[in-house]
Amino acid sequence: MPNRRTFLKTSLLGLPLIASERAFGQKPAEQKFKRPVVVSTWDSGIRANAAAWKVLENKGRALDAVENAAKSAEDEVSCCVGLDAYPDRDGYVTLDASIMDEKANCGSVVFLQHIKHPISVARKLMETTKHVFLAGDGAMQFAVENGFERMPDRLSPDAEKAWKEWLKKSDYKPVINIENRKPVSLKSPSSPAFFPNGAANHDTMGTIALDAAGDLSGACTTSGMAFKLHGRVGDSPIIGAGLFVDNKVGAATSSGVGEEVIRICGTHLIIELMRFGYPPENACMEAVRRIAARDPAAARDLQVGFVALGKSGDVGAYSVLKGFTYSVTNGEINKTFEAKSLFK
Ligand code: SD4
Repeated sequence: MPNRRTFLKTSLLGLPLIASERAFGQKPAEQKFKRPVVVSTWDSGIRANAAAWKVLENKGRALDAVENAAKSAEDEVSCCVGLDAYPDRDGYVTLDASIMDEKANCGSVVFLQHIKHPISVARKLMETTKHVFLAGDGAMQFAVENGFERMPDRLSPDAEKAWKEWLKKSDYKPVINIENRKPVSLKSPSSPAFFPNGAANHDTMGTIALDAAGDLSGACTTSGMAFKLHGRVGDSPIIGAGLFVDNKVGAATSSGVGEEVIRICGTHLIIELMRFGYPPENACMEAVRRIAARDPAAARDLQVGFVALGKSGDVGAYSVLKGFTYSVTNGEINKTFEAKSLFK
């Protein structure tokens, strides 16, 4: 019979090892990067990372770095984040964003229209009020009161073309864009390309960073799923779903079908697993497995990718389907990696 002391020793100290071995039976890919380091979702994360790096290389704060990364994505015409992104089914571009710092301060805006940099509105909310979430008209009012310009109603030419094409059938099946795959159709990922120009390859930028001082922060910005219901909100602005940071443990973010991420509190789950010793890749894999376990058949036709960064610069990712990529930048590397996936 174990006495209390040996029981505690095995149950607490032994947990990380047992947990990670039992869950995976495979060694995670070891990726460890010197700090400061920044990690963003997707290939286009390289460009977001460049914006973050300008802060990090000068020993700046991770919070400023991740905000810069998100802003650069929101600015980019070819990136389906921000006001140039694809609209909802009624033709409105509605944006979600969240930000979280090393002290667990956080701010989110959801269903925000006409504002170029939702991420900065989220940060303003975090830093100047006691609130965490603002939605819709209230978020826009807050933004304008705080000096953000209300931009005119318009769709980018690409977005307008895609939306008009979609309107021909108006088949309600919100599209999740999957980078590194052929543009997807509304019917099935293997049928002819839906996106007329093929340019849309994702609509979320998640960035997590560890600065020179060893502090973590994260930001996530998105236009959500193309042709979603008016008012639909995904995982990206929900703290613990699309973004979570715990400065003692790590930071995680996600991209893909937000509803699936919300159901499992994806990034919070990952950070909790890491707290108990899971390496980042294994923690991301466990989150993916939980999504797939709910409806294994449906999981073969949906994409969710997670990426996590540990306090010591360890990085890992995992996705439901093949094709989720993440980009890592520090003083030694500037590279995109493909995550392992549950299904090929
Ligand atoms: C959402 N997770 O709104 C976002 C969409 C996304 O690449 O990540 N697209 O559900």
